[in-house]
Amino acid sequence: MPPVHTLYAMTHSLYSGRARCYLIKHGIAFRELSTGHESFKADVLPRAGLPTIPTLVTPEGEVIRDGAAIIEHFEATSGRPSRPPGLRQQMVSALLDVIGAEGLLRPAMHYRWNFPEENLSFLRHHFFYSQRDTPARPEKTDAFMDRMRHAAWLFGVQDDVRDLVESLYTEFLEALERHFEGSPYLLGGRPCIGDFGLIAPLYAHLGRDPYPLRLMQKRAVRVHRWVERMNRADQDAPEYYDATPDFLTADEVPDTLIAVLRILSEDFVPETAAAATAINTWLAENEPEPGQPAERQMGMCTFEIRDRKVKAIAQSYRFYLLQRVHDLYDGLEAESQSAMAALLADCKMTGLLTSRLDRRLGREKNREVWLHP
Ligand SMILES: N[C@@H](CCC(=O)N[C@@H](CS)C(=O)NCC(=O)O)C(=O)O
Repeated sequence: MPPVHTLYAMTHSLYSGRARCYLIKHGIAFRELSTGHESFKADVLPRAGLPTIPTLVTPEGEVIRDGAAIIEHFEATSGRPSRPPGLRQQMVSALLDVIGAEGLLRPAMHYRWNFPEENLSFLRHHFFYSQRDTPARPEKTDAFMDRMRHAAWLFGVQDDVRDLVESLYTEFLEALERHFEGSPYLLGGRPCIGDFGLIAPLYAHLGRDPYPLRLMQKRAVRVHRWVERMNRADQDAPEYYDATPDFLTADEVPDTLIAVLRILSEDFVPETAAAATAINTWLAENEPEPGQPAERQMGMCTFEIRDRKVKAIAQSYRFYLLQRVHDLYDGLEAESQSAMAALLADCKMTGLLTSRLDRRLGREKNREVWLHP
């Protein structure tokens, strides 16, 4: 028997899908336990830093909180099987990772919470069984669901922009559908880090809750197949008769994927700029000590998408992941850097290069922390 990891997660949790798919795809033996399990509170929480999922406990007893950190734990010790060899592909993979984790919260939350007729009993089942069996279970379930409904509003799904959230999502879905005509994963025959980022919103919410699942099955069969594929250990690509087990050759980033990124940029770029301004203002006012844990949510910011005003909470985690994009770009020689700038311009993502925080974020004791100025 190989050593078994324990993944604290929930089937209907967005971020859990990212780590779970990674474990499945890399043949890492694990069992999944709910946070309602006694061991989570007693053994894991004191070492996890925050009560979030996914949190992994290794066979040696190490506790790793956070999906990106769980993936990095395995990537760093196994020759980085999910990092494409070419720099262009690495950039696109890192971009799709941060956009998957932070840039699709509005459609994920909208399609989960604003279609109660189709979704509510399904959701209630999942939220109920993620609570421990105590007399307070029904009230706790209601309170948790109310908190998540409010999170939809915090992430920017205000009533007057629902139509905008839907147009952006359906355009994205259709562009991704066209992309998957060419290959089973984002960059060829195997999943990259970006696939794991993108599965976060596209599995638990958009590819599984009843209303958005039906939408995806009707409008984007290939995207739905990718969601299934990401949850299987094999390549699961019988419909691609010429699929290789590798990333696309010659560092190719297909035009169809650039088209996907252009749509995502319309939302991700202005929100990132506004969130950077909000967090930088907070940093100037508060001057956190090096090593101080970064608050996850750091004040509301306002930005425009297609001439509509959207208000959303600025989240530090977006910038923790975006540092990977910046580090990749900053580390290039001048010539490669201008080629990369051209790729980013093609994706309409140039604005991300200047949306930076005035302090770097690091990780200590399972928390994102502010580093030295
Ligand atoms: N940065 C973390 C975020 C994890 C996260 O926020 N998970 C949600 C569930 S999808 C959670 O645990 N929420 C409970 C809470 O915030 O108290 C990651 O990527 O793993």
